[in-house]
Amino acid sequence: MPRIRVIRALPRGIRAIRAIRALPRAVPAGIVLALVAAPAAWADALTPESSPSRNAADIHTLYVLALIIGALIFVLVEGVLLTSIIRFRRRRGGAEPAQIRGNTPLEVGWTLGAIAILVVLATVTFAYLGDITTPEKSSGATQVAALHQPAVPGDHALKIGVNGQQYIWRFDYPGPQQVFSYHDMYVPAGTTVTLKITSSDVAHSWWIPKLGGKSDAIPGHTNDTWFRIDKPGTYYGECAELCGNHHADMRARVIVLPPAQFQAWMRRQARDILRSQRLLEISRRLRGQGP
Ligand SMILES: [Cu+2]
Repeated sequence: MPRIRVIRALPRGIRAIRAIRALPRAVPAGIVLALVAAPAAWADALTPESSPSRNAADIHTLYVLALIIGALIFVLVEGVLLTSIIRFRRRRGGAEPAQIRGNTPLEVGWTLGAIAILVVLATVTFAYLGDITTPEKSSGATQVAALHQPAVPGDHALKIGVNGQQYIWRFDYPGPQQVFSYHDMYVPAGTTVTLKITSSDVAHSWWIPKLGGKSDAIPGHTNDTWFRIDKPGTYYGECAELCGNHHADMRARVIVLPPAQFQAWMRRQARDILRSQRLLEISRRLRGQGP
């Protein structure tokens, strides 16, 4: 008896064959289900990412308020529209429904209603705008004073230069050591960090979703933004402006360290940069002396 006929004769074998045949559909379906069911897939799906930094948290609040008002208006308008379409439709054999053109009280009502909504949205936005654009004070004493940063009146903010370059971000830290880093920005927890954002080639966009909105990085122009994170952690972002072939690779991380660790990182980075510069100098001299 051929082998395939033996297998078909057994219920277990039939089930196994069916399972194997279903694999090409089941595996992709399982992968899609796993991706959709992952909590990360629905985290902040409709709103900007929630943030521990005040400016980003306020942007989130404004967005949620506008979303709720917009959703209520959408439900109201679509509800009235669908109800009208169904309830006042022309029925088979029936007379033509009333043809109404213009309704002054209604038109005045929804014009005033729209103005009221705009006034509410504008008022709430302006109420939050100051907190979003004005950096708050650093919490308590920070190490920034020890790094001889120029003090903002009443506060010690850490001012970092952000420079977009195809296809990497460079960060310049203040201070006599002229510390810089690429890709990873290190900052101390509890310190207000102000960013001076620019570009040395084409237009880029600085964007760490959890640390606030996007800021354009434009050659010859400087944009400002800020954030303050009170707990150590890592925040991921990427360039948000198509800037060339490798735009997708232009990512960045903001690494928030306890102040003492940040100071240690600054010292280590300054030492490493100095060492590389010396090595470069030696290598240049050797090449100059060569044949
Ligand atoms: Cu880009």
